[in-house]
Amino acid sequence: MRSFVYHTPELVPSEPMPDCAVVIDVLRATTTIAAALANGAEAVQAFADLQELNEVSEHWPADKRIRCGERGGKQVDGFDIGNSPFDFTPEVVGGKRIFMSTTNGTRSLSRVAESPVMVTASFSNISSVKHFLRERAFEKVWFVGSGWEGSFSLEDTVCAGALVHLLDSDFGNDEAVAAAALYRVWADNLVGLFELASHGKRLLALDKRKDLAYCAEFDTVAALPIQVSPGVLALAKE
Ligand code: 3SL
Repeated sequence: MRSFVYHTPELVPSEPMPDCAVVIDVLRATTTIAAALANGAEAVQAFADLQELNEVSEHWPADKRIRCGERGGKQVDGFDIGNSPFDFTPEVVGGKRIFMSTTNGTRSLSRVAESPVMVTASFSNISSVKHFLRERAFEKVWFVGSGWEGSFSLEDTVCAGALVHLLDSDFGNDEAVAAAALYRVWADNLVGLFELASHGKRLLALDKRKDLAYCAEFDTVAALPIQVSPGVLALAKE
């Protein structure tokens, strides 16, 4: 397997899609998607655009949908829920479709939605992702971080690096070498790294220290979100 790391969706090259794309938004969209599906959500449908989300979700039964909207770390007015994994409890999301739009994570999902296989990763489901990639033995995998509005983010690249390192895969680009090195330096202190990260600081200013700690924990759920139709993620079957 050859691993390519792209820090942001903007850095993804315009060339044919790889065998598998792994989308990462550790703080917090892909951590939250894993929590939502592990807690019984029927599926998560991602939208880059809030208006499109509102239009599409209108056609879904009201008692079977949750609208999740985040901008700048805060819940969007008029939406049911923000983007904290703690809000996605079995009572709230069980059996429901989550219509989700976040600042960066859902834009990364759109960028590689045409990949033949697309999954999402975070530290909270890292072993599920690792086992899937190992079992399927893809030739070429892209790890796509979400960053923040076009810039690099430490938390996504360190998670991409963790997967590159744990899979012991071949490096496809320089970014993969750098990401694995970043992980090796910070593996034992991810919360410390998140506290240095610009989006970590933004979330701390919003009093979300608990979210940072949760997002830094390995394997809180056994869940592999996989794209089942364009923009729709569900739990991969065992
Ligand atoms: O940028 C995103 O997509 C979000 O995950 C940001 S937040 O952590 O919900 O603020």
